[in-house]
Amino acid sequence: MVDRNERETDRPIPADTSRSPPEQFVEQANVSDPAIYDEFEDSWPACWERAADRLSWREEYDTVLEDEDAPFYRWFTGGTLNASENCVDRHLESGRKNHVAIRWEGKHGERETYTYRDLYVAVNEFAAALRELGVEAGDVVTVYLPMIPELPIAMLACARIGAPHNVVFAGLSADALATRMDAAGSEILVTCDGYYRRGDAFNQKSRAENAKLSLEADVRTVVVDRLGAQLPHVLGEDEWDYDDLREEFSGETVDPVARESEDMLFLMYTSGTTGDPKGVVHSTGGYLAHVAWTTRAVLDVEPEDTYWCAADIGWITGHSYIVYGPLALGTTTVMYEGTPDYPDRDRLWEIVDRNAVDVFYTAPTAIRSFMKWGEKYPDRHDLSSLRLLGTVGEPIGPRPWNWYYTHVGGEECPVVDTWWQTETGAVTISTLPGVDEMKPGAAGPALPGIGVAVVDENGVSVDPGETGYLTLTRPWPGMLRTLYDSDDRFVEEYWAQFSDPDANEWRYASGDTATVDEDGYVTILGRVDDVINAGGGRLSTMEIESAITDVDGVAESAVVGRSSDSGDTKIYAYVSTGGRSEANAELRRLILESVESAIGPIAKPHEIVFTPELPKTRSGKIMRRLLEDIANDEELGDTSALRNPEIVGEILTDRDGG
Ligand code: 6R9
Repeated sequence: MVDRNERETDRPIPADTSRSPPEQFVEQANVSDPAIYDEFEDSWPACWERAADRLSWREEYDTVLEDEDAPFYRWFTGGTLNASENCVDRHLESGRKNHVAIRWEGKHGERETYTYRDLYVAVNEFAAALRELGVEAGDVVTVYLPMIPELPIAMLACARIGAPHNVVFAGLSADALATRMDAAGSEILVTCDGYYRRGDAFNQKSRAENAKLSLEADVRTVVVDRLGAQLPHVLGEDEWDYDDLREEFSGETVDPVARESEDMLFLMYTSGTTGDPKGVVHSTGGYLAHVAWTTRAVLDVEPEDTYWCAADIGWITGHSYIVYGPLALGTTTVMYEGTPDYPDRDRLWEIVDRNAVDVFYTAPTAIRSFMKWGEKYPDRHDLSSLRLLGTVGEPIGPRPWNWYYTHVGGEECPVVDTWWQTETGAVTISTLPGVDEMKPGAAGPALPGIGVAVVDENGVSVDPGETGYLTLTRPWPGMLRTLYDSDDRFVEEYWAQFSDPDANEWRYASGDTATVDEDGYVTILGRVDDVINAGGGRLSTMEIESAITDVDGVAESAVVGRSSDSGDTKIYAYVSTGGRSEANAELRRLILESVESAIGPIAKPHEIVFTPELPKTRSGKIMRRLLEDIANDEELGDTSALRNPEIVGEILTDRDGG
């Protein structure tokens, strides 16, 4: 019997809907031998040498994995390398200097092309400039730039001199920037005058200035001139123009600093269960090996390809699969500044067509919009250059999956549904496109070398089809090494729940729930913590709530995600005003304003429900599950634990337009 309330993704995928990889794809695939799974298994962890050996090492590593100090694992120790050298210099040496590294598509149709030689020049000059500004190996450089070529250039320049970068998504607010710079102890910032946002020239520099006001450190700032006369700006004290610096250091080269494999390549702040964002620390050797290997094995990218990951570099997907993965392989990576619907809803397909893109990687939320807009948009263009499609970031249901497969891929491209996280650094669960059957809706099995288990709260594997917690049972090269400045929190957040330290058994808790089928295919259901995946990023409900409660007149708030009809997650805020329940237009406006200024426009609630009180347990905990059910129009579970059950009726009336 099928339970009416079962979610679409809960259902096992009937076997007859699975698809085999297209034959012509398999023939040319980078990986097409199923033996790879056993080979990795039989030689674990040495199997990961295959990934590391795709990199250029200054000094060869002597140990693949050191696990003495688990869960502080160390990969490829003894080895030294430089990420910028791996992503740029070595392609010059191998005769690919005139090969296009970055093809940039601006919002208004502007185009720029950087060959590997151009990239080399830009990265060197900017690295020289950063040095001159006093940046030394180990100093954290914050980069607050939109999708312009100077963003990857700045990242690679940092990597060149051994300064970890801390990229903050350009759409985040001044407060968010300040928090992240402060937490990282970062005293140097690379930003720009402004950028186009919904047609307007948005002033990024003034936002950066606001952030700096709340920082104690004197922050040296480099400003990229993106908008020119559109948005004139003046440089203040301790501020330098990017182009002037490039000119000043024109033609200079900087030797890439040899970094230990375990040295930090970058920091990326991401939302967690509790208020403060977590500074996820990524290493140089393991991270780069893992992203390069998966770009090749999962996304099937080849050096001759034009490859496009339509994400933002401000999030992990862009770090790993717009910048480091494709550039490590020496391929052409497309970077797009605009949105999918400007000037029209066929913009992405126009870019695929004109650039003859071979591999395209995007998120389910985008695919659901394409589906809603209809196939006439992809149909306007020749998409036959495409060989493989990828998706990442959220569960993709069978319907959007099939739409993508049919209308974008012409039923000739495998679709890889790749599961991973800021913390995993690179893909950990996916089909291998030249090897495995695809099951629309299920991400796939653990990649070779990766260990996955879906477990109950005691850490015991659940039966196929049963819901449990998604855990990783073995370390992997791209894994986060710690949380910046908080080793304890690292252990607490990711390892404490399912590990047995006394037995030295460590298991990584992903924070996702999932099911696994008889073939080992994992279907992701959602997150267990208070994190909402919305607008392409990861938002903490706590952060949004604290911005809401900052508003005068708000007593308390609880924020939950609502899966909308289109499958996107909408942000749903319950706000208690301490007595009155009437919706208050002014309060609503202030709340939206406060969230926008604390976090950014992507965190603004789509719905605000005012209520005299929030439903609470007798111990005073807000019943989030209940609020989530209400937001999602689901049948309400047991409310007997509530101290104030009558409030549920009030909220329901309110929600239903009472
Ligand atoms: C890469 C990235 C991580 C969270 C993760 C999960 C969700 C990512 C997914 C997926 C279902 C997939 N997620 N890929 N859910 N299917 N293929 O998105 O990193 O921003 O840290 O988000 O995204 O919930 O835990 P990040």
